[in-house]
Amino acid sequence: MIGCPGSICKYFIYYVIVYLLSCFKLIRKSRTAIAGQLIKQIWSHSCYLSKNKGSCLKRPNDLVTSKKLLFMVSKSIQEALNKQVQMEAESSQAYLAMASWAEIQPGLEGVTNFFYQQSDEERVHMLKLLRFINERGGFGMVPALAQPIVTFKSIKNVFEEFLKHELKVSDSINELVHLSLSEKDYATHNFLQWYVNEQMEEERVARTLNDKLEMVGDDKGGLYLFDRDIMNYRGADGKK
Ligand code: OFO
Repeated sequence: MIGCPGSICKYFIYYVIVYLLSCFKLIRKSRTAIAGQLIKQIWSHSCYLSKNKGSCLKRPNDLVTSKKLLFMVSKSIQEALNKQVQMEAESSQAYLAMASWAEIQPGLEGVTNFFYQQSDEERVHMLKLLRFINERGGFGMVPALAQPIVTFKSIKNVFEEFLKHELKVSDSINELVHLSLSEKDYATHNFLQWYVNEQMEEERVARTLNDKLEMVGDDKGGLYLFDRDIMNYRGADGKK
């Protein structure tokens, strides 16, 4: 047996023991971490598969390693975007009610089609928001909706409500843009630019149509022409 001077031998044995102990500690630590991660993953999946998705509103971004969740919207942005989802859905309902009212009035086919298409368009705006929220690691919630105004005093009254509603939506979009800037959420800010442009266009159309109705007054011939021409305010594909 090779001899080993007393002090060197002692140190050697000491280092071997320390080394073995730290290896053992490390193994235990990583096993615990892996198990913890697994439990968290299972929790988050079962939460999303459960019926009560509301309880999953707070996505456990610190727990889930999916790449998609690395850039999450903040809680306040998510809430504001979900409010806007509700507003777009309510817009769709409001214009659907206008279309239905116009449809049972004599001779308003143009106005009827205009509002049916407007209603469809608002639904698309809602979907766009909903999917953006999900894409950004949030949870787009489908909202409960209040019943819109369903009867109107006159065709003029319908278009006044149309403009009023669009102005309210524009205010809401502006608030959202402001919030995204104050939170330095430039992705949401960029996304919202589409809505800013859309609102400018919708306000323009609503104002023009109100002005035209003001000009027409009680003239039946004028109303006939208004109804015939209203679809010119939309492109061939039904978009404005
Ligand atoms: Fe959604 O575009 Fe106006 O309201």
